[in-house]
Amino acid sequence: MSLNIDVVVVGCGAVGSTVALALARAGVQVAAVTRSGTDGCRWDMVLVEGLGFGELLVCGWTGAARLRPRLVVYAVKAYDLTSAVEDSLQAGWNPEAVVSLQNGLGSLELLSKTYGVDRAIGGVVYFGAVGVAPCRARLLGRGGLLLGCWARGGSCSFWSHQLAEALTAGGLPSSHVGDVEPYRWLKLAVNAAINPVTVLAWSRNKVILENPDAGKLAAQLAREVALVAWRRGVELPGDPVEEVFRVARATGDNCSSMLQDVARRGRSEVDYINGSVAREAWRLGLRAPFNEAMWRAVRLLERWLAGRRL
Ligand code: KPL
Repeated sequence: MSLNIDVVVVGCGAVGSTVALALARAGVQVAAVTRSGTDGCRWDMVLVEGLGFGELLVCGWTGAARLRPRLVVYAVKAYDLTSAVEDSLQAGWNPEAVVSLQNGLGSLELLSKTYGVDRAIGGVVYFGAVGVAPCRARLLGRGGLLLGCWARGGSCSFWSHQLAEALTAGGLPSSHVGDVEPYRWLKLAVNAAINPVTVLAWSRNKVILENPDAGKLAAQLAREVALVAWRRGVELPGDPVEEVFRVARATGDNCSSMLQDVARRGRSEVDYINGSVAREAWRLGLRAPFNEAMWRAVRLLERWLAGRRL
């Protein structure tokens, strides 16, 4: 028997639990799917400090075949997206729309290729959150979600609007921006600048404001992203360097997601952030030497800290 669920959030880490809880608070029939979940589905408490708590249906992939979501929100790390999509297809899901909430480039591209461009929504995450256990998180700093499409109209726009409204009603201020591409690139500039610099400085985001070396490095990284965006014909909706400093002020006490990943000796999304900027620059006949250097430096540190052979 299938369960009466409209939205499934895949991943119950910091971002996934926040989004799932906001939707539940807005009265949406939502379930979360986690790899760390037990077999089947069970009701579980989702707790997000700064947002609230609620009971949610939480399923492992073995229970996922009982769900028939109309909308799937992918809130896993960028490097786990391929297997999450494969698992969803195996579960027999055929959603009307899907959402990518990953940092960097490559994830919206993957969803568009798999489900079609008119079903793929790009989400740009502007809230800071830290996961403390599966389906338990702490919201840090302010900010919500920007949602938009590559395709005009159709299923993507309809669901992007609906989702933004429901998230806002549930306590996570969100909006539908129409064409998501300029916002995705502006956020890429922010992540490419703040994330690796906080890893190198082993400091919270405010290091960008407080340390002149960190600030200059971040500005240079953001300028390179702007150059690549410009060569791709993307007009950024704001000045990338100003945006980096604005976000650093708004999230000063956050540990960036990259620093959180590296500090827990896990894998970071640097390949999808600075790595994708460097690769996109080469593809366009440009160079992005600061992004390339950060990509390689963070990867070296990541591997060394994880105790893996260099
Ligand atoms: O998105 C972020 C991240 O940490 O990945 C920022 C905006 C830098 C906030 O910490």
